[in-house]
Amino acid sequence: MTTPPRFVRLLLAGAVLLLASCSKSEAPANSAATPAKIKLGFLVKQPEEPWFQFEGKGADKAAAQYGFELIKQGVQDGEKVMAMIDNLAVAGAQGFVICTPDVRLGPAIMARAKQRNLKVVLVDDQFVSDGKFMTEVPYIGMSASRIGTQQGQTLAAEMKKRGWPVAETAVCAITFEELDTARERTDNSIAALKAAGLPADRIFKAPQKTTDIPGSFDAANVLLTQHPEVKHWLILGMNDNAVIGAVRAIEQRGFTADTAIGIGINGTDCIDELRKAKPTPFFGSMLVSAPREGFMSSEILYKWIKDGTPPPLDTRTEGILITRENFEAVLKKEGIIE
Ligand code: FCA
Repeated sequence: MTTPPRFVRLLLAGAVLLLASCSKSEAPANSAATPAKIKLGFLVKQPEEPWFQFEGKGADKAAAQYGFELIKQGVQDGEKVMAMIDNLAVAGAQGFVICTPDVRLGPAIMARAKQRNLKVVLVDDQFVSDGKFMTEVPYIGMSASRIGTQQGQTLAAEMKKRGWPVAETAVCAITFEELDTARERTDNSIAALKAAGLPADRIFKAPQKTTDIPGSFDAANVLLTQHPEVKHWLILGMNDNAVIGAVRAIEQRGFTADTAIGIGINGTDCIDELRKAKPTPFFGSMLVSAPREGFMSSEILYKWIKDGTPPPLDTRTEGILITRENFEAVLKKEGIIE
């Protein structure tokens, strides 16, 4: 084999050096690259409900503060939840916060999340397995029993303030008992009304088929048709929409703020209602801070992933009464309105 001319040898040597330096320069560039951002999912059952939108805003705030990426998505049924868990894994997420469309999906969601190596934090609705809460999954939600009690006590106090005779008054309790947090709220509200002197036979449950305004409107209509004799109604339900639907139904039968009152829960879904120029029977709501729940749930998940900090397993938040008198000031203070 003949030796290649000198200039070819030089050219070859140069090429080898160039290649070496290229691959060398790639290695440090790679290791010096900033580590990929932590990615978290934020999945909610009813993205159209203001409650969940405010919760999402709180989660956005945590993402901005800690510098993680948040993937927000509505998951209205089990199929969507499962598909989203797979999508999150493919997108490189390490975990997700969820308010599930059905609490009984808990075991299936946990199995899929484990398969995909994703951590899970629950917000609002706690998973249930074989009729028992899955207390091993970190959960942040409202103190349903205390908030329900406050709702019932306030309704009873307002009834007394107005001098409505018990014999002419009845309770319309819009219920959704298949959801534990909802049942806990309405059960405790009813218990508080009984403790305040409302007889059991004046308290009527109206089960809603869907947890939206049309669902509670229909439920209330059935009850109102059965009880035309009632002169004053006290309305309770698991959230603002449950009460707003019943208020619309009752207004159609001629009731006004002078003859009926309702108190919701959430405080986020009744802003337009409380802003109406003329008071409606919707008297007020037990406000719980949705932004704070969104912030806290994504914060504990982030810290769990980033630093391995074990998240608290059960965190409950309290409620405060908002009415037409104080809602603007309170909602401003909570960062819900500007
Ligand atoms: C449930 C209800 C929501 C809100 C939340 C805290 O998920 O559906 O409206 O009250 O609990």
